[in-house]
Amino acid sequence: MGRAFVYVVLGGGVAAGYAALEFTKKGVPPGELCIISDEPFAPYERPALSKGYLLPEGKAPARLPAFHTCVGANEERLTPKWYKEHGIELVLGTRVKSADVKRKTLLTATGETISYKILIIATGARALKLEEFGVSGSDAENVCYLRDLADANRLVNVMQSCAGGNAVVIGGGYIGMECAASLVINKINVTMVFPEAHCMARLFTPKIATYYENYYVSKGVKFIKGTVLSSFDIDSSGKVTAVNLRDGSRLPADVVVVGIGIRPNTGLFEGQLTLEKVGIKVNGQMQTTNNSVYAVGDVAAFPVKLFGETRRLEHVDSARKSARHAVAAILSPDKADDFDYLPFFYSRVFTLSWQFYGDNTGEAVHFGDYSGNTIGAYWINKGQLVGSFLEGGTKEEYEAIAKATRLKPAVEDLAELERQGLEFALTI
Ligand code: FAD
Ligand code: NAD
Ligand code: ISD
Repeated sequence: MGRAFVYVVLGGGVAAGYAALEFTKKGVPPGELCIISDEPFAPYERPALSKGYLLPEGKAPARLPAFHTCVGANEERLTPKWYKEHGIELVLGTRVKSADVKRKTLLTATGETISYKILIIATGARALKLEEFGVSGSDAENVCYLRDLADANRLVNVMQSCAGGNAVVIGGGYIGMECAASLVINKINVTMVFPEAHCMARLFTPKIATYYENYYVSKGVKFIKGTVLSSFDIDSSGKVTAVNLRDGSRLPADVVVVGIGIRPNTGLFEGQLTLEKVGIKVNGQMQTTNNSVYAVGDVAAFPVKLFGETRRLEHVDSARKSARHAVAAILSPDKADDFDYLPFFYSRVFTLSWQFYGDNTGEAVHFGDYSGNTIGAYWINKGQLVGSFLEGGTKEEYEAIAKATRLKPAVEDLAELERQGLEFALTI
């Protein structure tokens, strides 16, 4: 049995939703596009899962259909009805188990062969498991990962069962920081454990990290840094009761949240497409080494023109824009310029909110009041401003740091830049 489409998007996450919107904006006829997802939901804004979705009952937690794509970019909300009305086939709850890029076919776990003329790979990534670091216990009923809605429901249930109890958060990255804040809001005592010297080590400088860590401490969060967990104590009902750390300490736990990074879902294409940066290598049109196959979002390693380097980004803005760019390139190959992307990351925790643009390489120059509400930093590499960070900014201020970063102005005097601070971006 089988079906044939002109365009198939494999994966039904953020990038798939934004690709669908772009296809309809460009006037693709009904019946030509199919999206296949192993999740049972139409594409949704994954960022909501560690923020609005985890709010307690009394604080109006976000629930579908409110956060289907593409509301995260202030675009239309694409509900299942929308896909139907636009003649887009949503094949949900269906895992693709193999792909043949020579034959242009995908084989689903239900035994169906779906063929395409053009394939967009939007398979995103999976959460790394503790087992991959030599620790067992991920299956315990109160150990929670957070990648999809099923994970978020599980976390909500576990949180509801242990109000006033203890959480151990493993990992000091995005999931760790955002979930720790949500756990506190749910009145759970939080200890964060991570191997680095400070939180958000991939992005933050020690000074920026200290600002956030102090804020978290003021909310009751404890930090245990420079160590990792070695094992769990698990009771006869299969629940973790404590977390044992390699430094010898033992932390009682009613819930464990694990955020120790991701791996892009490239498995179906290994040996068929060229990989780079553990993702699928694409050119400036988001086209892979097979010219009928494109890749977007977390799984794609693409050339970032601004830095003259290939990067694989794990952020929603990049997923949204790379998907739109791929569709534009597919539909108008002669008109499409190469993707010219300014990396943009953000987070919101408690009442805090930050944005980052560009690249955090070179020397960091901090500005703002690190005992107040607005802090920032610029990164200067080889005499040029390449990255900007701002906490607590206004819309205009965020736009200013984005613009300044894209311009990559020359900066000779770092002390003068520090003195000017945000003014530098506002007056550029
Ligand atoms: P995904 O959204 O992960 O979608 C991939 C889809 O493909 C999934 O539906 C998956 O089930 C499906 N799939 C995979 N393999 C198969 C297969 N073989 N068959 C069928 N279907 C398959 N970024 C930010 O910039 N800001 C944030 O605040 C932010 N918050 C986040 C919060 C959470 C909890 C998470 C997990 C991520 C967050 N991110 C955030 C990152 C952002 O959500 C991702 O960068 C984005 O979702 C990537 O989009 P994608 O479409 O590439 O992958
Ligand atoms: P991450 O890469 O942000 O952080 C991983 C963390 O794992 C590191 O900071 C480190 O502290 C920790 N770690 C690494 N090895 C470890 C070990 N052996 N034991 C214990 N800890 C270890 O990844 P994440 O926090 O898991 O987030 C997953 C994905 O979700 C990322 O792609 C991230 O970009 C995305 N996400 C993004 C946002 C956002 O942009 N606001 C929010 C949530 C999730
Ligand atoms: O970008 C985002 C984000 O941070 C969310 O929480 O998209 C979602 C939506 O705003 C949810 O409505």
